[in-house]
Amino acid sequence: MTLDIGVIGTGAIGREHIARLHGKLAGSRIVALNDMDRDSARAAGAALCPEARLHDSGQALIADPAVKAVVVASWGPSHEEFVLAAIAAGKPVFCEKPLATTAEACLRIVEAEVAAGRPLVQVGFMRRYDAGYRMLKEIVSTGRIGAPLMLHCAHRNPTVPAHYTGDMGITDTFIHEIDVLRWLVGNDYVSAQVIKGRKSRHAGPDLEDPYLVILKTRSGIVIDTEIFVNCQFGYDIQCQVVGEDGAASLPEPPAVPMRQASMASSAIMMDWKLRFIDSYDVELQEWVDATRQGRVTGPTAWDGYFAAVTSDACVEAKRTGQIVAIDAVEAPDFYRS
Ligand code: NAD
Ligand code: ISE
Repeated sequence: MTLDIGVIGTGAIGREHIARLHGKLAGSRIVALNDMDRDSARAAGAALCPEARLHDSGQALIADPAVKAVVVASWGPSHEEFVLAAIAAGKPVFCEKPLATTAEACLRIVEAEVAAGRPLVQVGFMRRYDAGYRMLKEIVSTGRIGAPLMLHCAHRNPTVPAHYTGDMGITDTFIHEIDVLRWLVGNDYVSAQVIKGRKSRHAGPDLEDPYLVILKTRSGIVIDTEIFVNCQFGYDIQCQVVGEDGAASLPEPPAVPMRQASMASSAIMMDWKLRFIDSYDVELQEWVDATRQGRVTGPTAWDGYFAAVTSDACVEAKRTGQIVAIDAVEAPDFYRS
C-alpha cells in the first residue's frame, strides 16, 4: 500500500524530499503540504504534487486523517512541536536534522516516544546512507586497519547564507559529523573542546569561522574536525580514520581528472544538495519501506538526543575555551534492541 505523506516545510530540503517521495521513490506519495510561507507551499505543490492539500498549520496537517506519515523539513526551532504532535497522533515522523535545537527538547521527544510504546521517529542524518561512509564503516568494523585511534575530518562549505550566524557551525553543520562519526566508530563521546582559528575575512560579523572541534570517545579515540563554512573553494567533506594497523579515508565523489593548460585538476562540488544526493534517496526509500512495515530502521530519537547533548557541549566549549564533559542520561531500554 502506498504511504501517504504530509510535508511540513517546503524550503530547500523540503522540496528535494517532496520530489523524491512523489515520483522518484517507490511506495510513497505526497498528499498534504504546509509552510508558514503559504506562497512557498503553494509553489511547491503546483510544481511537484498538484493534488496535495495545503494546510494552514503544521498541526492541521498532522491531524489530517489522509496523512499517514509526516516529514518535518521546517527550521530547527519548530521541529520539537511537530514531532511531539506526530507522536501524539500515533503517526510515523521523519524529522530533518536537528531533531530539536536543545538536548532538553530532544529528551522530551524521547520520553514521548517511549510513552507511546512503539518506534515512530527517524532523524534525517543521511550520511549513514552514503556509499562512501558505508564502505569506510565496513573497513573499520571488520578490523582491517586495527582498532581506530584517531580521526581527522573536515566539513567545509564554500559560503553560507546571511541568516547563518552564531553557533550554527556546530548546531547546523558539525551535527552531521557528530552523528556519522559516532555511528562510524560505534562509540559514544565523553568530552568536547573547540579551538578557534584566525577569523576568515569572508566570515560575516556574527560568525566565528573557521574552528577545530576535538571530541574524545569513551574508548579514547580522538576526533578532530575543521569546521570552515566560508572556504570559498567547494563543498568539501573529509574523514580519515587512523587505526593501529593502517589508515582509511572517505572516498572523494567521482570527478574526471583533467590535464589542461599546464594544470592537472579535478572538480570539487560546490553544493551540499549534490554531494549527498544518492544518500537522501537511499535514506528515504529505506524510511518508506520500514514505515510501511511499522518499523524504524534509521537514526532514532535517541541518536537525535545524543547528537544534541554533544552539540550543546561543543557550543559551551566554544564559548568557554574549556574541555567540556558530554553527559547524557541513561539510554532507555526501548532504544537498546
Ligand atoms: P529553508 O529555509 O530553505 O526552508 C525551511 C522552510 O521551513 C521555509 O520555507 C520556512 O518558511 C518553513 N518553516 C519554518 N518554520 C515553520 C513552521 N513553524 N511551520 C511551517 N513552516 C515553517 O531551510 P532548509 O535548508 O530547507 O532546512 C530545513 C531543515 O532541514 C533544517 O532543520 C536544516 O537543518 C535541515 N537540512 C538538512 C540537510 C541535510 O543534509 N540533511 C540539508 C539542509 C537542511
Ligand atoms: C546544511 O543545513 C546542511 O545540512 C549541510 O549538509 C551542511 O554542510 C551545511 O553547513 C548546513 O547549513
